[in-house]
Amino acid sequence: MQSKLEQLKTEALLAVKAIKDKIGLEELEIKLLGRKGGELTNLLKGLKDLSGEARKQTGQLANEVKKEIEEALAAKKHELSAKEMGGLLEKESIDITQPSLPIKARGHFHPNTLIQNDLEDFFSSMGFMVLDGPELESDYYNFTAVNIPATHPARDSHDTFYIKGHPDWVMRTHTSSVQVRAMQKYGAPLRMISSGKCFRNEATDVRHEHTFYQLEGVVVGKDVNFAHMKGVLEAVCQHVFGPETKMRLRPKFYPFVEPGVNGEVTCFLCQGKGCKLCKQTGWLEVFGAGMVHPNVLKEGGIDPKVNQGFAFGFGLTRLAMLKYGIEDIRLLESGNMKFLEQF
Ligand code: FA5
Repeated sequence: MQSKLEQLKTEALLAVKAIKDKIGLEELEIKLLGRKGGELTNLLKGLKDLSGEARKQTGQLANEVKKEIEEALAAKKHELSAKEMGGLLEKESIDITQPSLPIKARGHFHPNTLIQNDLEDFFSSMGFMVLDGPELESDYYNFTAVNIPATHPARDSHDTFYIKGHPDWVMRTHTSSVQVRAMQKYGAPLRMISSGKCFRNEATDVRHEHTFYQLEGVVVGKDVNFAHMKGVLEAVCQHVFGPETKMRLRPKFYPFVEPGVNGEVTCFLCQGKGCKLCKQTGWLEVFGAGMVHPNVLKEGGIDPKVNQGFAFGFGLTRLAMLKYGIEDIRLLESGNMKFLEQF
């Protein structure tokens, strides 16, 4: 048995030496040392038939042989890994002396992103939290939670993209879907904005797209009133369109506010005199707003007898169009490089 062990060792060490890859090495390891059917394991089964001193000596030799084979396998593994790494490093080497290629085109922000970033900074400076909301939204948060129950006619004015096979999901039609999410999460007092993409299944024209951006804001607290709302919105309009800009509010119905208003600013092109852009009115519509409806506060877990608040929603895309003099909204999502390179 001792000579068989010696022979196994010699053959095993030669076999390890000849191996060229890791898979071959693993196979050899199993062939030699595998618990079931491994050559050494099989040989060792004969130990039990030996007696006394012979058993002791053979056992000792078997341990030495096993150790030597294991060491040879480990050394080979190390050698193969080092080779692999060396190959990788060689492949990935960078010639740091090579001069850089000239930059042909530098990326930049989309006009929607420019105005979104600018307003997020502005609102942050007034202590507003900047939140995110999902674009694929539940029917509940998009409609029901903001006081637009299933049978409400206001649902018809939002041409909604529904999701096949998921009757309770919609592509959000407005960022007002974030209102109740924020109230439920943060409670009162609350001062937050949330901006992003909205979707409406409507025929597109120069002022309407199926995908556009809005910026929503909600302020809730014990003494928050309509005058606060006017002050904040005026500050925003003057920030975007200049310090001379005037703002006016006119009554408008939105199910989630009471009273509700439609906000307009003096046309920056004609300074309120009347032109093509403002359809000779001197005013441009830029947002909807109002005092948060008690039903919405309740849905958000806020007691309307203790707290009240205001909410507003800017058409961010509309703001970008006005700020940068873009005449056709469809250019914004067109991927037209000639158009985009101007910003
Ligand atoms: C709303 O969506 C309300 N959620 C806004 C609001 C929030 C009111 C909070 C009160 C309190 P409205 O459907 O009017 O309202 O849309 C608001 C703005 O989004 C519009 O003034 C317009 O600028 C923009 N908008 C709406 N539909 C489109 C469209 N298809 N393409 C581009 N902009 C659009």
